[in-house]
Amino acid sequence: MSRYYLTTPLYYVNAAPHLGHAYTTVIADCLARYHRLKGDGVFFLTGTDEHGQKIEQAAAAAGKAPKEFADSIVPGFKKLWETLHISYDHFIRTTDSYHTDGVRAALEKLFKEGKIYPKTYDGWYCVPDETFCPKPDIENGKPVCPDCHRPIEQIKEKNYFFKLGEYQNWLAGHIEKNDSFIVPKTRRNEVLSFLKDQKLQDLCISRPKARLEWGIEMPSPPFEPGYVTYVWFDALLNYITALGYPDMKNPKWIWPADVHLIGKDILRPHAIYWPVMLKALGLEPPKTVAVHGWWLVEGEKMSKSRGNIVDPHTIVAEYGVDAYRYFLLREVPFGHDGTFSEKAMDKRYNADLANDLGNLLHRTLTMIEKYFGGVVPCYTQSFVGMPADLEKGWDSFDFQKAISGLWAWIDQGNTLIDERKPWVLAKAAAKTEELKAVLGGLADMLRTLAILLWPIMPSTSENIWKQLGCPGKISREKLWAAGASSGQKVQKGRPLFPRRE
Ligand code: ME8
Repeated sequence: MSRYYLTTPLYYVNAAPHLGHAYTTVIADCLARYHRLKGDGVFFLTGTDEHGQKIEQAAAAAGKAPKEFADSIVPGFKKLWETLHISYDHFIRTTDSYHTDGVRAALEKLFKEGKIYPKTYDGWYCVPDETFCPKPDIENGKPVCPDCHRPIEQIKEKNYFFKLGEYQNWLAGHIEKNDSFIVPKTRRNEVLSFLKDQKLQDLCISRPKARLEWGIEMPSPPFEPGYVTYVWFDALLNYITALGYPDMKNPKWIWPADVHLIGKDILRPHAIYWPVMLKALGLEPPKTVAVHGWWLVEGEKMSKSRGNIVDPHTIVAEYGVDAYRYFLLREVPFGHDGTFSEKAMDKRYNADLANDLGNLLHRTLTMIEKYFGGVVPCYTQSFVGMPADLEKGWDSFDFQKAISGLWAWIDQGNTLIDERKPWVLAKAAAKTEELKAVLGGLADMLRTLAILLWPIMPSTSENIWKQLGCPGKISREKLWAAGASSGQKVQKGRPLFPRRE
């Protein structure tokens, strides 16, 4: 059995989750389900990033201690994942003691090996991004963060630095040699040109407790007392502490990760800091960092700090969870930015779900009831082939390709009905072979669709499965066999996606 280790970012707990978080997590869930269906041993990790100045400030504004504040936000994430049918295997919080112990062990090892050293940092810091900005941009005469263009603060502190710079050539070489280390290509090229154009600075990995209380305390000795570790150094390590790091004999240890799924905002920490941290720790880099684009609102990134969020609960209440999952995967090509609108959602819902998929099931079951007393007929000659290119789409993060392959197939089913006109065939004195082949073939097609759509729309798939009268649970072994549904008694239910006016 192949194993498949997949992660989402650990989301900050400074506010409730929104469409952006839902997007990454839904994609991860679809991939996890796709691999489970293939029979892979999946470990799907998500969780929350709870330390740092941003959380400390949000907690202060809410009049709570940081941990108490985090405790009040985490259930909102878990609740949303439940609503969206997210089948994660483990939820890690950076305040969990196994995580903080693992981070301290990593810090100690790197310090003892001379890969971390103390130095005074005198420069700019971006609180919203929790990043040091050695080269700020100037806008309207004021220094701003070169990434997010928000105001930054000046700080002068003695801190600990990780020797990131030493690994520049190794990292560039690794990316050059491994096409699929960063996908899509545009992001890979972005990192490669960054590594070619700029000298990689060493990474500041601590904050004095006098400035930031809310972090993982660095072990003293070997570090001077009174330091906490910097958010990224803490958070990135979750991908291995969740597996039991530093105990590599832990039965949970399945490093390297197959995929870290992230948004483009956190490309640099994942494509630069993290592989170098792993190399320094003597561990392999992850196999793939898969980077998606942003959901925008009026041209701006949707974000908690900008306060322009679309609440997933509202959309799910309106359209249903599967329509939401489908829309997120289908609407925007992986890696591109997208704009969310209810108009676009309505269009997809009515065209793809109500008309194409919903109608195909409804028409097929209605006719099986009418012409065969609800029992799927046996047939010999099949009019329905298999959809092409599915696996390629899934394996290359081209979800649109995977989905449009399925929808082309659904179109074939609807066209088959329109062209063969079962209602005309049924008028023949004896129920012809052709009528049996059309309706029996369509039942087999829908059964296969229920399996193939399951990663994206699990409840809809289970509903189709049940309406077709298929026994047992959806599984890949039952994928395609002409005649597999013959003899089943269908149980037509309500339309899957009632049309929205
Ligand atoms: O960055 N469009 O947490 P975060 C698409 N704690 N995706 C979006 C999005 C948008 N408008 N807004 C957020 C952090 N996301 C760190 C990560 S990992 C060890 C530490 C998604 O709460 C997207 O996946 O700001 C993005 O990368 C992530 O949320 C950032 O979440």
